[in-house]
Amino acid sequence: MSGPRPPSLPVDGSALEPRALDAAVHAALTAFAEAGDFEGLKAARLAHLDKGPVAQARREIGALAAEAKAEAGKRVGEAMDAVRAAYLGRVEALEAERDARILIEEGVDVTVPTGRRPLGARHPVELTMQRLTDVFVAMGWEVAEGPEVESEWMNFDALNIGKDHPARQMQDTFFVDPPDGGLVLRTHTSPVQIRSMLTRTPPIYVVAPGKVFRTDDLDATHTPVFHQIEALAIDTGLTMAHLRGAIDHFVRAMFGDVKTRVRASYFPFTEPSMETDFQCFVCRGADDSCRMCGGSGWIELGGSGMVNRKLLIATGIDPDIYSGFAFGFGIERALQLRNGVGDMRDIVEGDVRFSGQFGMAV
Ligand code: FA5
Repeated sequence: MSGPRPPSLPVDGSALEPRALDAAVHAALTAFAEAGDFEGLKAARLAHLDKGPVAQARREIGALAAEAKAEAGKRVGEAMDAVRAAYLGRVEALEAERDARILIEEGVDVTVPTGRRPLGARHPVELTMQRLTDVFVAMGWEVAEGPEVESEWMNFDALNIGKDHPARQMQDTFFVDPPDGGLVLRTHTSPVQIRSMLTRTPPIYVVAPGKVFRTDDLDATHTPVFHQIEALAIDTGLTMAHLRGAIDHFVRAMFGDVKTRVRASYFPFTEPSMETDFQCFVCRGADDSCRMCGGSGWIELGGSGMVNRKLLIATGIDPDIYSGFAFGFGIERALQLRNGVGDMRDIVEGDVRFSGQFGMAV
């Protein structure tokens, strides 16, 4: 049973005529094809699919005589199928157009340079220095500093380095203009020993990390600007055993559980003086052809010794009550040995690809 007919659509049977139906289908197909967007297509659908002549024709079938219904139904059905298919085809086409447009409009060119910069990180030398300083701070030692442009007196004289000592020559030391003005770029961190003894009363336990300068050429094991860490302890009853203990502690913090040894040496500001070696952390003495230690099993770390009595006297500390020890090691050398860095130039050149390997701590 068909429902009530809308009053606006009188049934006169004309919509069912084959020509009228063909024209209606044609009009619908044209309207869909011409619809340029979804809104236009919606209006065309209302006019040609939901309402319109084909829908009208379907409604008119009910008014036909029973024998004519089948054929008219078939014709209207085919017309409706054609209109619906055209509509769906156009929906699909518009959707494809829209998706293609979105892909272009909202596409991201990943090659466009951005304003973002990679996060910086502290240099491995800085990190190492910090780590080592922390080892001493954890033992209650104080951090001391001195100027990089230092008086010649602090850098040499006060440390008992004679006027004609080779280290004072132009070929070893950067003199600040004018050359006889008494200022140098400090060649080691040892002047901080003097500064600490002049400004503190014993017991003194200071660690002084910092930058130093020598006229060395840049090569695989030398750089004209490098870093040292200086340790100075002044107290009653300090002996070489305490010095050995402090060095062992330092070495363990830097290299792990390796053995150290000391050799007699000479520094004007320590007496006796020693050179400290540590057991090669690569071969531990077991490889005659080890590239790290040259097969000796030992690697030189730096100088040390008991503070020369002359320094104590010059800084107003009674050498009959107090004794002290000091040591000064090169950070780059230690880092080079610890991390197997074959060429010191890699450490100083500042390439972030090198630094990044040590972690991006900030
Ligand atoms: C000194 O500088 C003494 N002030 C150390 C010292 C302190 C002795 C306290 C006694 C008591 P030396 O010149 O050997 O010593 O240098 C110490 C370390 O600095 C060396 O072992 C080496 O590791 C490092 N070093 C020296 N020259 C360079 C350089 N051109 N480049 C990189 N590291 C260097």
